[in-house]
Amino acid sequence: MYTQALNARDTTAPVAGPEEAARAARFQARIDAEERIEPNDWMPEAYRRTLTRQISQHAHSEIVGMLPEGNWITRAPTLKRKAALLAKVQDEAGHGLYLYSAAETLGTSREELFDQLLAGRAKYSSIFNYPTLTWADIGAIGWLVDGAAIMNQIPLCRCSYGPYARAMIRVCKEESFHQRQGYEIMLTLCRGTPEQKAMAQDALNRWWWPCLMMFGPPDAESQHSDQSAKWKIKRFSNDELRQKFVDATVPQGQYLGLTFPDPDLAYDEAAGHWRYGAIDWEEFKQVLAGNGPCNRQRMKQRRDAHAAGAWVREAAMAHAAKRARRAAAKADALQQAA
Ligand code: BYC
Repeated sequence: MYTQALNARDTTAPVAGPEEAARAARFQARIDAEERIEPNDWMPEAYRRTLTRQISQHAHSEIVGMLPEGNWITRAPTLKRKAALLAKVQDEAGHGLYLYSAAETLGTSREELFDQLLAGRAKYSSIFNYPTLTWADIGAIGWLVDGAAIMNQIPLCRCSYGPYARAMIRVCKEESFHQRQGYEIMLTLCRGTPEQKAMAQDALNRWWWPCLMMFGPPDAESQHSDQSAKWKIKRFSNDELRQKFVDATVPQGQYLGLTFPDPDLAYDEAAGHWRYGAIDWEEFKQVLAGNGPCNRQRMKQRRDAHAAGAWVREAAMAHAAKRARRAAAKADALQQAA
């Protein structure tokens, strides 16, 4: 299976000889010295697999992540909101494309990565399997989903793999704008009519817990974290980032005058952190297993969109081939004239 083949703890890998072990030690020393690894550098196969897995899952998340918000483009309440939402969804397409390019530098083609997604062999973020029922969900996605994404992605700007780290710098700038536009939607709703405020509260109630799940399983159950931390792909653990997100977001929700759907949420003065209640990890597992509220719908939409875009890909390839033929003919003519 894809996920098993890409597991960093691949026990089927050949046992390293002394030369290989020395290379691996030099590689780790470069990482420890905070050097960036670039595509043509030597790297352990497990490092390549782990990054291909994470970057491609990240790319798929951006692309599938366009669907829940795309659902509201035609129903945005004003022209200004429609223009902002269109731009945000386009940004996400752009993020997906940088990330597929970064993944390709590790040696797997974009077509193969698409195939993995469309065949259901690759994961994308659990959060995009939840529905966007009202306009307030667009505010909640910007505020909470993009807020969680930034928390996770800012440390990735310092990831040891150069192309991923560089892609993240631009992505984070855009995500920060997305987060603010989402919060501004929430603020407008919370300052509006009682019905609008109730809509914002309902969106927070539905998105809060799935957003906490975005950071991945608890540290004790995170199979890749230790190795990814050693390779400086991950700079913080799943639980550390989840806590940072809760600490940053609770005061923002309080400012909106909203209530978090967690009776156990309480400020721990001594630790300086907001303590939160138990996360329903069974729900997370079910979503990852394909049984979330929208998994089937999302995959069908992706497959249909891919099939509908076949003629565009063919036309682009034909155009590129024509340009290459013309360039070759021109070069021949110049050579003969010389
Ligand atoms: N959903 O060992 P772990 C966005 C999987 S999109 C699904 O902790 P790792 C946006 C994990 O893949 C932003 N699967 O893994 C777009 C692994 O399974 P495999 C998306 C999850 O990699 C549009 C298994 O569980 N962000 O911003 O060390 C609109 C064990 O986990 C999830 C990224 O992709 C999940 N939530 O850590 C708005 C960030 N969590 O692969 C916004 C980049 C875990 O062994 N990715 N799994 O089959 C990462 O930082 C890390 O991959 C994770 C997981 C923290 C997500």
